Amino acid sequence: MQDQVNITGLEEKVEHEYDGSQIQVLEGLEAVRKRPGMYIGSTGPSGLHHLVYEIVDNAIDEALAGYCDNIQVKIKEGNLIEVSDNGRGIPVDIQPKLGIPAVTVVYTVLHAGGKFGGENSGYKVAGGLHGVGASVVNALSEYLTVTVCRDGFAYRQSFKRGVPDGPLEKIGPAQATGTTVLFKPDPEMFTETTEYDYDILNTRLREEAFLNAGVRITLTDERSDHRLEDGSMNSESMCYEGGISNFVKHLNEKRQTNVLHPQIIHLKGQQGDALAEVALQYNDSFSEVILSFANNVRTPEGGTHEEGFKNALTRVINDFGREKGYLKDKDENLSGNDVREGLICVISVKLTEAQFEGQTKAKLGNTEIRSLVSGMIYEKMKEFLEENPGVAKAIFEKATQAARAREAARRARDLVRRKSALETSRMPGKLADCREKDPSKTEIYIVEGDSAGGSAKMGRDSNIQAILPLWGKMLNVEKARLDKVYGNEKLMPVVTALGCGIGEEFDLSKLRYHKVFIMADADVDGSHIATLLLTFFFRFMRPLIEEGHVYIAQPPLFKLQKGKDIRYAYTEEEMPAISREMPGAKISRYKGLGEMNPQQLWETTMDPENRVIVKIKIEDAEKADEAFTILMGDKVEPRREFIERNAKYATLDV
Ligand code: 28F
Repeated sequence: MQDQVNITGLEEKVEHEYDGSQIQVLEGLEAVRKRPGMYIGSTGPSGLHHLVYEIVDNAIDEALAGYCDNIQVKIKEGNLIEVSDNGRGIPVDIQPKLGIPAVTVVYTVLHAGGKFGGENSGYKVAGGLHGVGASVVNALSEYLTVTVCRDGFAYRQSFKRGVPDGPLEKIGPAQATGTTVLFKPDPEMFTETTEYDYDILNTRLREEAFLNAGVRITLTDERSDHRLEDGSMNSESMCYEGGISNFVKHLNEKRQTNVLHPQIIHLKGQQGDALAEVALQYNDSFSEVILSFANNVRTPEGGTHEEGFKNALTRVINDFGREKGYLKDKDENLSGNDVREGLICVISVKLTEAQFEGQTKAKLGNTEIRSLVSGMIYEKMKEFLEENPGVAKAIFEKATQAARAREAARRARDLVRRKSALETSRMPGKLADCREKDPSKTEIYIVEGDSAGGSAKMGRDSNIQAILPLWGKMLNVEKARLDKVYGNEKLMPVVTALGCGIGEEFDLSKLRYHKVFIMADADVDGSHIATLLLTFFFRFMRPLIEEGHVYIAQPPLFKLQKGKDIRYAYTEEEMPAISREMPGAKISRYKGLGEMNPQQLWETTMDPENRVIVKIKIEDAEKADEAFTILMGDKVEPRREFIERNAKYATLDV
């Protein structure tokens, strides 16, 4: 098959012998199709959406180079995607090395394209998560067409699964310039789903618009079965002249916090090719939100840019405080946690060769960035505090209060410690521990409710599985401070059972079970308790999530029974298929874990061989934290809005 393909797509090349570079191209495409996960992370929904970001990233690169300010993204009928920009258009001249047009190279050669535009192109480098670009999207598309308007003409070339379907053609005159790409993700690759989610694209594209001030990004959903009630298309055009300052404003509005100072602090610095930009604002909440990016890519695990920022912020606030006499000689310095309480902050750095590290390549490693950000923040923040004494005072008071609360917490904690040292058994009474003592082999199930807890205790593998039923009413962690966690009857048993403490004293090496499962009903109360626990872990035991110890256990939603044959469905989507395989089966919906007997609970939810589990990523916990802030906050309107937006997932009775 493949040896009949003229990979160049160019008539004058047809004569040529099949050369090494062509074979390499085909091998490249094949490599992508063989192991798509290596290039786009997964072939699930996340990978599917990633295709769009890769193409948009190329348009953003053109915007960063200063030639493009308008990007359109359309979800078309049949889940095709069309992305267009008003940049210069990808060059169409023949590349001497391969003898084919540059645009064909960009779309067929692995690691060619905007991101690897080369030294002489004067082209800014922006990194996609996997830095793979257009050829990967092409290889994973059933078909793709790229149209370039440049030098007064329009050119077009089409591809099937990455292979040119014909030469690059001149299709007519054109006044404007730009690039348009239309593609259909290959269902052979994306076996799970090829259906695009408007909200997911909207969220990420908004982020891109914040991070690239002045670039207009428009998203339109043209699919007929996704029309709004009045028949119009869902569409949003996003352009933020204020860039990441608008991002911070948006985050504060979304969380409905009261800000401590109206103006957002926006600081910028540059060193050689590297740019650093930080926007921040304090609010009256107790949580800390830092979103960091390197080359427009989220770095949920932080890295040198975050370290530089945190370090400088702590220093500058302490130094400033001493200078102004807010901090007396006898006072201790404010800690990093103190000065970041109630902070919402976006850090964005752009650099030529970003090095990503860490388990998920989500942490920036370039050391020169640490000193760039830290020097810039110290200097510019100092200037800002000098010029805005009112804001400086408000920030100072907030941090001082935080320090006092932390001191109170320490005292409360010592009190609890001394008390528990006298008790015979230090573990919570409700904990049914396992026999195995090696934490790397053991698991704990945190279960809401005594009846489900009872079933779990009877159904478990008591060698390696411990059960902790939760009881009592949960306090509102958002309003309560660390000091209230101590002594709280619902949270303390969790803290004690896990064994690694909380907050500044958290010590992951003391974790008593390496897998921590939250097991809750698949209903509103269940999702509430899961949200609460995730938020609690996120705020007070973050490394637990970062290191991948937290899981959600997924009990089935349905039981299908025909005679002795019993099967379970874990999602709404899965149910019809199973039901078709078992005609006449009796279908019952589980209302809660309590409805399952111990044997069923073991088989469906706890048996390591058969269970369905979801590992919690830091992003999931962040979302829980956000949901929690809104759900527990005292403002009714955002809560209603949130619930309405998420109504497809749950109906909440608040
Ligand atoms: C809808 C997606 O992909 N836009 C792009 C350009 C512009 C240039 C370029 C892209 C040249 C040789 C690598 C134009 N003129 N939108 C996009 N717009 N790539 S991708 O150059 C790529 C390099 O191979 C461009 C002068 N220099 C660069």
